[in-house]
Amino acid sequence: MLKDKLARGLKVLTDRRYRQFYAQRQILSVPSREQSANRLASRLPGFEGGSETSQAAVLKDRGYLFLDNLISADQLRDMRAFFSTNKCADPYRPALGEFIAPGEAPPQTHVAFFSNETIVRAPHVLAIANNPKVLSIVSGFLGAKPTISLLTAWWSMPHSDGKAEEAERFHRDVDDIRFVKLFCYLTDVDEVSGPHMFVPGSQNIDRLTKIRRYDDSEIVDAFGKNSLSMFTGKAGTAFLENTYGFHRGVPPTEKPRLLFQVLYSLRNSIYGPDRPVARIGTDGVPAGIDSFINRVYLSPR
Ligand SMILES: O=C(O)CCC(=O)C(=O)O
Repeated sequence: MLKDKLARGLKVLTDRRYRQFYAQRQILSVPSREQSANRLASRLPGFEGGSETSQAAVLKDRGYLFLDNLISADQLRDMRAFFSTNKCADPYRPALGEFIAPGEAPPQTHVAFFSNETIVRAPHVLAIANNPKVLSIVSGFLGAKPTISLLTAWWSMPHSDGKAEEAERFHRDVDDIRFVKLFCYLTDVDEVSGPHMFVPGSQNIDRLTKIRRYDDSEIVDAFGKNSLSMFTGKAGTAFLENTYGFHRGVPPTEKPRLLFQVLYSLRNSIYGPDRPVARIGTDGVPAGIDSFINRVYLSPR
């Protein structure tokens, strides 16, 4: 515990990302977060492609927006094959080491994530994350040119204890003062294969702002019994979500779920790689990709 605190203190002293990250987490009121985000966004570069405003307004209001036909059948097939043959790991049980999921996942594993280096080699992830329509809606939402601060993919596994842990319990993400995530289901997701749940509107409501995990009953008490939405859909289903709003991944009971996710934020977050893991124009990374938006993962040519 003390060792963790010291390590965090050192990071805060030596790494600006950590100072910014923990500073914005002190701002708990929704209106204050909004004001602070507006001030920051006004100082950042704009998105040259032009920001989409009407869909961004829906995203701001409801907290989520489904995107049709973002991923083609061929892309899905390639991504699924890649994530079924490359190793991932259980972040909460590091002693289990790396394994191929879903086949070799240990029974106690709830979620198994791919490393930054693996993700960036995965087919189509950069193309999807840099889809012009997505960037245009995201920049309209953020009020500035986005930063891709985390690319991630993970398997959610039916597990032996049947309980909800970590992100399987309701929480707000507080990853930056303003951010939004793109969720892409790479497997079919129904009630028994780990659907995502969200409380539409909660991202704008100044209630339960203490940063912790919450029980379903607390969410129902605070937002009402009809406040919870469950997102099911075929492989290829994609949606943007402001995960400052309450959300959780329901633990799968029968079938695993594979998800690819992109975090777009105003600033670099502490969750991405410490330095870029590939170079624009080499290793299959397209030369035309925006070096500002992708600077966390990719160094310029
Ligand atoms: O697995 C899920 O659907 C929830 C993911 C989550 O909590 C997050 O991405 O912040």
